Formats: sequence, C-alpha cells, structure tokens
Amino acid sequence: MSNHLYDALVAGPAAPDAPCLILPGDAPVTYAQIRDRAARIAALLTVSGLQPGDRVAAQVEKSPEALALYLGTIRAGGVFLPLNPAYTAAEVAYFVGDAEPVAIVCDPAREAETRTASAAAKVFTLDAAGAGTLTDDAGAMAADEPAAARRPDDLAAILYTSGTTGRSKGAMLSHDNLLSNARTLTDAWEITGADVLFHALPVFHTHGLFVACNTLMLAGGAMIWRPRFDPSEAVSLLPRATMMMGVPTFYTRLLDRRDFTRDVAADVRVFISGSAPLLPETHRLFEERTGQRILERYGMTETNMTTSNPLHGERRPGSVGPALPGVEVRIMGEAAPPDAGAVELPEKNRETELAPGEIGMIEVRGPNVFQGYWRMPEQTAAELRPDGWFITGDLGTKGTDGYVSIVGRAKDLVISGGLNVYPREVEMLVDDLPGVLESAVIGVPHPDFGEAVVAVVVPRPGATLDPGALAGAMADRIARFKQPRRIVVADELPRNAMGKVQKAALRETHRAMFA
Ligand code: MCA
Ligand code: AMP
Repeated sequence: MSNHLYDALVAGPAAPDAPCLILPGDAPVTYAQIRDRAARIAALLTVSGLQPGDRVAAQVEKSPEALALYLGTIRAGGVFLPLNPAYTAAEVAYFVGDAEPVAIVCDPAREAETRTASAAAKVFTLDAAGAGTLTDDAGAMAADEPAAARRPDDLAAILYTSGTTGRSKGAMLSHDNLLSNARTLTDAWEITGADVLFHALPVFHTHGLFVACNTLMLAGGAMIWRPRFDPSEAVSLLPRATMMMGVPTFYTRLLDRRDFTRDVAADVRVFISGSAPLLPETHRLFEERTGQRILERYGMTETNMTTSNPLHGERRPGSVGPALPGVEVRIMGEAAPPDAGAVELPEKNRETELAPGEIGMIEVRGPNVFQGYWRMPEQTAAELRPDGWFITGDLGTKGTDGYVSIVGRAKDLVISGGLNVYPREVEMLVDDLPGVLESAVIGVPHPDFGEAVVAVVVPRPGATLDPGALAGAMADRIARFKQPRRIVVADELPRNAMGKVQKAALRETHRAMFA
C-alpha cells in the first residue's frame, strides 16, 4: 500500500539532481538529497517508537532540515505538528499537552523547557543552521526503509489555530486534504518544473508549508529558501525567481523600496497574496510600479485554499476570486454589518443561502476541508456541518460571476502581518494582571502589519495602571506578535444595551492611532 501524500510529493517530475531548495551563497539541496534526509528522519522517528498516526511536534527555525522533518514525519506515517518558534514555553506546554506528540524537535536553546513540557516525548534538537541531535542521529540511519502505508483519509498534520474561547484548536488535516489542494493549486497557477518560487514565508503555517512547498514539490520546481522576509534581499533575489507568494505586508514592504522596480519584477510570472486582506490600494500601487497584477487568493488552516483570482482572466482588486475547481463556496445567513466584530449570527439565518451580492457567512465544502478539531467534538460540530460545509467565520459576498469578496469577520480575530491573534486569548491574560478590572483587545489599521493589536484596559477602582508595566508582565506569557503594540488606559469600555462591549466603536475611536 502506498503513502498517499508522501508518494505524490516525491514522485514529482524533478530529476534527482534537480534543485529543490536554492540557498543563495551555498550549494542547492537537490530532490535526491531532500528525499534521502526525509528517509533517514523517518527511520529515526520509527526506531524512536513512532507508530502511524502518532504526532511529531516541531518548533524549529526554517532550514532545509525543517522541510526534511515535515517530509520524514509524513513518510514514517506520523502526523506533523509545526509550532511557531515565537511561542513561549507556556504556549508550547499547552500544545504538547493537548496533542501528546511522541517526539518533539526544538531549538537546542529550548531543549530543557521542552523536556519539562513533555516527560513522555522523545526530544531532538535542530538549530537554524540545521545542526542538532536530529541531524546527527538521522545521519546514522539507513535510508532504504519503505514509506509507511497511509490512506487518503489518514491524518498528515495538525495545525493549531486559536479559538474564540481563548483555547487553541488543533485542525486535523488528512493526506488527501493536503494533496487534493496542492494538485488543484498546481493546476490553477500552472506551476511546473521550470518554476522557481521566492520562498520567504515561515513553514509552520498552511501558507508557507502547504500552499508553497507542496505545490512546488508536486511540480518539481525549485524554491529560493530564505529564513525570513527581508525586502532588500527580495529585491536582489527576485530576478532569479518566476513566482512569489506572500502576505500583504511583504508587498507593502516591497513597495516602500525605491529599488523595487519593474525590472526587478520582470521575470516573475505571478505574485500571489493571501492570509490577510490585500488593500485595493496596494494592488493598484503594485500594478503601477511593476505592470503586474497581484493574484489574491483566500483560504484557512481548516480548509486549505478555497478561492483564487485566475491566472488568466480578471484579477479583481478587493476580491479573492471564484471558488477553486472542486471546491464549493456559498454565502449563508442574513446580512451582518461588515465591521461588526464578534457577531453571532442567529442560527436560523444561517440556514438560508443568500442571493448574489448579499453579505453573509462564507461556507466552504470540498476535499480540501479538514477532518475536525483534535479532541474537540463540540467545536467541530459547531463549525463543520454533517454534510461537509465548513462555517468559516468570514463574512462576504459572491457575485453572479462567482467572484467572492470578504467584507469582514464574524469571528473576533485580528490578523497582524498575516499572523492571527485572537483577542479573547490576550484579554484573558490582561484581565489577570494586577490592578486590571477588564480589557478589550482590538485590531487597529496599521501601515505595515495591516492590523495591529491594541488593548484598551480599565483599572480597578483606586488602581493606577502603567502600560509599560502591563506590557512587561505579558512578555514571556504570550508570543511577541500577540502582544499589544499599544496599551490604552480608559475609564470604561463602551457597551451596548445588552452590556456587550462595542468593539466596533472602540476600533472607530482608535482607528487613526498608527496613521
Ligand atoms: C513579527 N512581529 C510581529 C509580526 N511578526 N508583530 C506583529 N505581527 C507580526 N506578523 C514582531 C517581532 O517579534 C518584533 O518584535 C517586531 O514585531 C518587529 O518585527 P519585524 O522585524 O518587523 O518582523 P519580521 O521578522 O520582519 O516579520 C514580519 C513578517 C512576518 C515578515 C510580516 O510576521 C511574516 O513572515 N508573516 C507571515 C505570517 C504567515 O505566514 N502567515 C500565514 C498564516 P520586537 O518588537 O520585539 O522587535 S495564515 C495561513 O496560512 C492561511 C491558511 C492563509 O490563507 O494563508
Ligand atoms: P488561518 O486559519 O489562521 O490561516 O487564518 C485564516 C483567515 O485568514 C481567514 O479566515 C480569513 O479571515 C483570513 N484570510 C486569508 N486569506 C485572506 C484574504 N485573501 N483576504 C482576507 N482575509 C484572508
């Protein structure tokens, strides 16, 4: 029996000595080499006790070995669980406690705290340069064990997405959720072995790992592999690329540079944006500068990619394009105000499919849609209907031509530089700090991050709050990107007649804070 995802990823048309990863200033990593490393890591995980279906957590910097670790986990039949290196020890302890991985790979500097987080897991280390016990121990293994048998419905990955309750949910993705979507995108964007993707996204999210790596590997293309997005480096490397994928912040940062010119972009056949709204203004400025229109697409961790503007045809600013082939998108419920913050759409309204142009809840169905939340049957039932439709929490419209536009979110979520921050999680932390009566965390327009996290905090009677001290108290509790960029002390929070905090009003009050 075959390994559904792994076999497809390694059976790509690339010749064994074709480059998979291009490392500027260093020799490329060929397809043969990445497969060899993956096979040795798979063998190591297996002798370490991994059984098919067991989880392998990875909190590592981006390196060629990090990609080999993903592939090796899948090859061994494991379930890959990538974690942002920015997560604090407390955050990691929750993920590890919930997912119960049999093995954890972490930076050597975090080995001790990782061992504390899980006494049961086998811990390996891997640093940003690709060195550590994972590389050493895998190097001593043979590369000739066959890949573990895995069916299309078996799990390949769990990716945590924060919950509106403040508790993160593990989205369970099957082999076929990932493979079907990678095939759909490879076709839609006509990715081939001749493509070279400028890859500067992190590889612990759907965007950088699945949308980028799975598609390029399927097609046998190459990736210019950079640890993070540095705009000046992008300007020097883009002339060697045929594709780029990024969050909107990548594009605004490029536009901020005068040396990002039409010539620099000339050989890139498609610039793709996603993970957060691309402002029509950015779309326009980009076209003015380069003569090219950014291709915007839309997806979620739970659904992989669901809509995309076309490669050939109209790439419409402010729209995420029509549903991808094989994916269904519908708009349900009753129109809700676009900037409504945490709006619970009444259950009955969610049962009606709306007419073209009306605003409602975006729902998605297809082979791309996940299997549910790890060990959270109630959350799964609340968001994934028995007939396969997933309730995204995004509000949008669909035109008569099928083009979808996202106009807001029914879920209380801030997207900062493409990273999701759930206000509830930050509020729970702030509310626990000494002297705090209550807080409201909101997203405020930000020129670089699109939205920035801002906390409005009310002191207890008689208490005096110092924003600097509050920020300090949060520093090692939650990842830096979730911490408020600004903390505003207020006498009270605006509430409606029902006593609910009016976040839309707060956003309005503070909307020019970073202008
Ligand atoms: C870093 N910082 C951030 C962010 N990133 N703060 C808020 N939001 C962020 N996104 C912190 C740093 O810790 C640092 O803290 C300070 O901000 C300045 O960092 P800077 O040097 O500007 O950051 P950077 O290293 O340049 O990173 C910014 C970035 C990066 C390039 C925008 O965050 C990034 O690569 N984002 C992409 C995330 C992504 O891949 N999202 C896809 C997930 P200090 O103040 O201590 O200096 S969504 C997805 O997968 C779905 C399915 C989809 O549709 O794609
Ligand atoms: P996550 O599940 O963490 O990957 O975040 C997915 C969310 O990002 C979606 O539910 C949307 O709210 C948002 N998102 C992704 N792509 C886009 C896009 N092109 N435009 C607007 N929002 C987007």
